[in-house]
Amino acid sequence: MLRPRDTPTRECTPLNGLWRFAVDTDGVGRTDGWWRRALPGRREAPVPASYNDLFPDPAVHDHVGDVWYQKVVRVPSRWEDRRIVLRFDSATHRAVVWLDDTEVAAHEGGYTPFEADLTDLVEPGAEHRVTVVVDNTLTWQSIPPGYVEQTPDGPRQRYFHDFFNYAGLHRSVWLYTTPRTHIDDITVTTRLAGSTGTVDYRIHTVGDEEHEVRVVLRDADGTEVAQAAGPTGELTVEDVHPWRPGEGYLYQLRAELRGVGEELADVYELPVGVRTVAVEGSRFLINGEPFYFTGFGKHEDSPVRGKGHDDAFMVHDFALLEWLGANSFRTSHYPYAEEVLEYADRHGIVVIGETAAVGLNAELGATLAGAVFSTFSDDTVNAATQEVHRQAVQEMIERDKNHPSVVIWSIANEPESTTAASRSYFEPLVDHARRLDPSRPLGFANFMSATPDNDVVCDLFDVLMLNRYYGWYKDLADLAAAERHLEAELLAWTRKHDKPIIMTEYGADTIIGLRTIVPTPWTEGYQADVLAMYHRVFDRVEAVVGEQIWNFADFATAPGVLRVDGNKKGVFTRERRPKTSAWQLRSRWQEQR
Ligand code: GCB
Repeated sequence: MLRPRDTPTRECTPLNGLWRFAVDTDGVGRTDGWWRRALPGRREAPVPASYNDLFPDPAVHDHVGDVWYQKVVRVPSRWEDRRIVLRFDSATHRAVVWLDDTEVAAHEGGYTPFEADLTDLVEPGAEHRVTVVVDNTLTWQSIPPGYVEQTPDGPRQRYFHDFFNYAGLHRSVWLYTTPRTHIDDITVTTRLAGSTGTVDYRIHTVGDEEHEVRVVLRDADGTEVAQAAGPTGELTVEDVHPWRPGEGYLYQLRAELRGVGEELADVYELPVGVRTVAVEGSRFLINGEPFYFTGFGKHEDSPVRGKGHDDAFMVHDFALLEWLGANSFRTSHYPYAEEVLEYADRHGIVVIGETAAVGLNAELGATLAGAVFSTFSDDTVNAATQEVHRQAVQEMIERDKNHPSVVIWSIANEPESTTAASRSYFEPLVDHARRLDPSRPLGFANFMSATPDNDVVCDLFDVLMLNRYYGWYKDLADLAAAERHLEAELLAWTRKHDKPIIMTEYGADTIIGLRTIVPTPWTEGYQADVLAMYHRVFDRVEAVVGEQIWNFADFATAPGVLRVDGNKKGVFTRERRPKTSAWQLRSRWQEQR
């Protein structure tokens, strides 16, 4: 799915800023047809942002169900004869959209874009009312799953993942044009052979068939390096400048659609990084060279805006990664805003892209929601959930397939992976992901109690991604035992599978400013000791090809006795102040560069 862009044949206008906003406390908006007139009340909310922390009101913070956004939009009069599209980069977790009185789109899933073609409904030059209802409810059939408990005080949302259920319009909303006959999708994959690079492309067009596709590839200086014609083909680049970690070199692919008289019907420009990714035994190769991941599991999370995308936080976070010498992160636990992946492409940061399938695990349900259930059953995670999950995998791959920064697809975080039911659940999802993208390795982040002895799904995947908390949830304050147990487990994995291991989570909650002489959990010193212990072990186990600490920064969660105003495993606080471990990582990672 192509991101909206200004090109010689296309225009896009962001609809960000303040929208009218109403919380549908009584759940009457859909039956009362709130889209037909101005929303009730006087509230306004910024887009992009989560709505939960905007108002000093627990009823908004903990609302379960629908909220409404509305904006009156003038369609530029010069847009006559154009195809006009309304696009939401995300609506968490599902939405229905109306243009004036007409429903134009509905979408399930909170972290991928969706669109409505408004061409036949809008009058260029006129004003139109855009209304969106966004529902934050998590059910057994949503990704991520959850359930709503009816209590005497109203509904309470329960879920099995460890981050606050922020909701709303977290990313940009766009009104954009394309020509009626237009380029609808582009897929590129790249190869390297010595100093020659190849870009294989596939271009999907919609509309009049009497058009020809032309493709030109330019280097970063704008010099043409290859061209081709036809909807599929290859572009060969001699003396190629590969996309490399730490140096995000990009070519520009310009795809043109030309009519019979050579007139330009449509143009789309796509940044392309020429690189390869492969797994060979227990090595992870980028451009044929062993790659070692350093960095973090992150969250889209900041004060006041919650999960709303923010360019300032994005640039700052990337700058902090660079300051540390980190080369990668995982989009735990959902696909991030496209701006983030584009930035990673340009700056050579390596990304593990993850779906929002987090919490498909009864053991976590018991810990985080005090709920007793079987993970996979007709009444819990079932065939309908699997279909929503399949769709989530597909939408992530369709959106992010052209980003050179993305080198692994993670199709879930810490699901149950020790039962026959889990294997039947994951097998078709893995097949589907491989069909959609045979070029990238697959993984999932494996839960601590799934060990080499009881795991039944890791053989389906290319990379072992382990989340482990020795020294915290196990062996707390006994780092000697933690070190023995961690090393023993890693070696057991290497005996079972000849695959690369990335430690996708490890760490310890840490309150900034808390210091003791005797090693004590929650102190800055203890976090540094835990990380140092892991690093000693990683340096002894050859199959370990990556270390991604949990977490880059402290983040908001649902209340819990183990959570002090959120999860404090950040190397930075939520405001991005460094804890002691930041300097320790900086010296380790800068040296490894
Ligand atoms: C995990 C989860 C992550 C949690 C983390 C923790 O295993 O994947 O979402 O936040 O543990 O801190 O408990």
